[in-house]
Amino acid sequence: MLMRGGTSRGPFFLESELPSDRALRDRVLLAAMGSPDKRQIDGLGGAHPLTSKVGIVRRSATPGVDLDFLFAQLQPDNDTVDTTPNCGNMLAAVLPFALERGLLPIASGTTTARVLTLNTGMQCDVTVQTPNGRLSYLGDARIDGVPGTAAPISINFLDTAGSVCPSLLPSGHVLDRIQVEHDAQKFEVDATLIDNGMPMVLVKAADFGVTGYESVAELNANEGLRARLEALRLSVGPLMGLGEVACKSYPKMCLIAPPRAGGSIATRCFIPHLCHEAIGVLAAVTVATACVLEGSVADGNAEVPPGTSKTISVEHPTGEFSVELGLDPAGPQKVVRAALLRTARPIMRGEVLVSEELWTGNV
Ligand code: NQM
Repeated sequence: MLMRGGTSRGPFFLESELPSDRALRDRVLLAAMGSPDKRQIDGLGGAHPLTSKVGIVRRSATPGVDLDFLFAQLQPDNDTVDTTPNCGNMLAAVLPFALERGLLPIASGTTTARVLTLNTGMQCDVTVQTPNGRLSYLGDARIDGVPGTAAPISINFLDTAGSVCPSLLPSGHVLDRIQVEHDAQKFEVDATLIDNGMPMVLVKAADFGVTGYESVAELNANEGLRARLEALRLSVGPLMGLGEVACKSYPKMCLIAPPRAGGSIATRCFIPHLCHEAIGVLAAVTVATACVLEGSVADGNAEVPPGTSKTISVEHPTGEFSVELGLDPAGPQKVVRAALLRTARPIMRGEVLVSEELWTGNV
């Protein structure tokens, strides 16, 4: 089934319908998506990283867990099939897909399932609307970056800290002064290196000579800015416990600035080379977390409401993304809960055709 999950889109497969050999599975996925090719003209991919995603789902054998989800990030212009990081947007489509395919029974009213994301071992509870025991996609929930409204899907994350990095703050600091070599020159910049679901590097837009309110097109056209962000990304990979990240889709880079639309913080995220039209789900959770950490690069730029249960509104190029955070009352520097709202829908179901020779390994 081709599904929209939040602001991402891609085909979902039952694990049992894909080859079990990993190398062959990856070749099949590349052929299905039409990668590598910048237009993905020979496959289902949408010529952008956000539409070069695949979901693989099965019933879980883990006690207390209903579904296992493996997310695969493909790219238009290279042949990587990366199952290391998470994707909270594709995650939103997992339960609708599983119910459509009969993996779980549908309850009356709402149906909740515990989903284990195999990429990082993260668990969450997902709730979808199932009035009268039927899955409903219609509703009033609106998420920025998707036209119209749809039925709400709530995601309650149980454990997100240190998803791919060894810990929430992998360098051991809430703020690092990073020395970067770029174009035979050196520059220094303050950054918060953080992973609360997504490895991210947060820097002030002003430190890169931009406002942080530019359009996606303007930022994507700013080759100098993108080259400096990439130089910073490559130099912090090892410090974040990620090693060499040249060919990785993480860490994501995020320019921050004070909010200007009534939210908590303004963001422009690079994933990692193109500017996101909105912001990733776990990227938003990670940015929101940085907003509540004293001394982070967001401290002084973010407007954070008081209390141990709060909504952080992360502004992005096409609107805002609200993340509900629960802080530990015993130590309010610790985020213990993150919840948010998404929407999803199946776009089509059918067969995606790849050549038999490829499937049987005879190429
Ligand atoms: O951060 C984009 C997206 C994502 C990932 C990316 C995501 C997340 O918007 O959880 O959802 O960062 O490549 O789908």
